[in-house]
Amino acid sequence: MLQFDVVTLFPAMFDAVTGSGVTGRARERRLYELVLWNPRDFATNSYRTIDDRPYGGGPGMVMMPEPLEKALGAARQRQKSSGVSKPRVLHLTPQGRLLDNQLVRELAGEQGLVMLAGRYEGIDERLVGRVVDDEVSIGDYVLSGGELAAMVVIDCVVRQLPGALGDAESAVQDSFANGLLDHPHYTRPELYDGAAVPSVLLSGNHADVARWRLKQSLGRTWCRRPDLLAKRNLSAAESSLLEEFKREAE
Ligand code: 6GU
Repeated sequence: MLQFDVVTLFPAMFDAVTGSGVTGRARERRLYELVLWNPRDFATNSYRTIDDRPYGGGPGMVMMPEPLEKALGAARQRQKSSGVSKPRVLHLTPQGRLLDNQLVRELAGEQGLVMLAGRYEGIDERLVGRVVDDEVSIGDYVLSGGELAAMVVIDCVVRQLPGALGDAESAVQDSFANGLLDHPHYTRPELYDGAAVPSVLLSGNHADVARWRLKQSLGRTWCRRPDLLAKRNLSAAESSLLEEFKREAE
């Protein structure tokens, strides 16, 4: 069972992950375990202070290293007690390595992840060198804290675990699993406010449907995310489908 520990000032936020949907069901099925640690419980003074003003001046506060290191130490200890020989320690920060499907799969292969979700302007840098294996960002924008980013990591890692998704779902069919964006989807009614479902989807010809979906995936990726296409070699069949999409788009 994959072990997650998160160090956070707001443990209640994580009810959103453990309580509902794919991640809620996966937890009930014991595919992973999540334990939360509040650095305030590891503060050393009587006011339970966990932050202080930045050296050098400037706005905001910085999280002090000691309560965080103690909380992380407790989390690592728990992981070891659960049989994780080398938990991977992640610090969620906009300065980190961008999370993509490759990193998600890599993390899904770990036995245990310990995540540090910072608040305020950030954490004391000395802690990073001492205990952090990787810094991870979920995108080029700033969140009010690392919690939502940690939940993003948990969600996309858990859906990679065998048994997390039903047969009907399956991570193999996800956008990005093949380096392309997903194709469009349709359900009943066949005619919605004058708009018809593409007829190939009603044809019952599975090969034609698969070909149409791949063409749509290639076309959408070409239109919306040319950076993804540039990273991926297209087969001869894929290239000709994309050319067909471009001709039809004109
Ligand atoms: Cl990991 N943390 C915060 N605070 N903001 C972010 C982020 C992480 N990733 C993108 N923005």
